[in-house]
Amino acid sequence: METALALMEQGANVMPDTSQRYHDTSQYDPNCWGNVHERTNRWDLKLRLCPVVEKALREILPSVHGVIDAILGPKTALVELASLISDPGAPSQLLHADTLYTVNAEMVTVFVPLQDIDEHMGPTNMLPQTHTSAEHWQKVIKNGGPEVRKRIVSDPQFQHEELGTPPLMLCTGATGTGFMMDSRLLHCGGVRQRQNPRLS
Ligand SMILES: O=C(O)CCC(=O)C(=O)O
Repeated sequence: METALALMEQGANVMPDTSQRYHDTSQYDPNCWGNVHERTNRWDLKLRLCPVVEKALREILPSVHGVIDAILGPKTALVELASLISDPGAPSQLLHADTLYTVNAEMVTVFVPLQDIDEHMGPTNMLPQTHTSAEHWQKVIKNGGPEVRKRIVSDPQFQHEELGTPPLMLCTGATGTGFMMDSRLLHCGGVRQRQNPRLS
């Protein structure tokens, strides 16, 4: 928690000035900003491995490496290190998976809230167990248009009928807690309502 707060406080060193959050995506410097679904008021800031970021990683690793080993095996690599920011007015993303469906897991994502996140702050929505079968991916990503993807998130009955998986999980939580997900899992960033930005 202290390191998460330090990361926020040292934002000036870690993050470029907010005036650099370009609305014109052609101005995005790919060395600084990563790809993110639904870019309106939503940002994927690449993090440098500066001391406070390294400290955060060293604190997180003991809690997650057992699960990562169990899912991916002992030989793994860090493929992305970024801060997701959703500013007020960011709409919901469409339900998606971060990688194509594969029989075995290929990537695990760890989200760590850098401030307390409640349901009004556009928490990540995750659909438990949807990484376990290609059928879910086929129905939602391959064959489901935007309307189907939106309805699955907003209508629990429809979600149950379509997928038969447990209810949507909102990743709300206290600063410094974490959420892990298999990259095949169906998920999306939610609608950002309150005034201050959300960072994780
Ligand atoms: O911002 C979030 O909560 C999730 C972002 C995400 O899922 C993505 O961009 O792939």
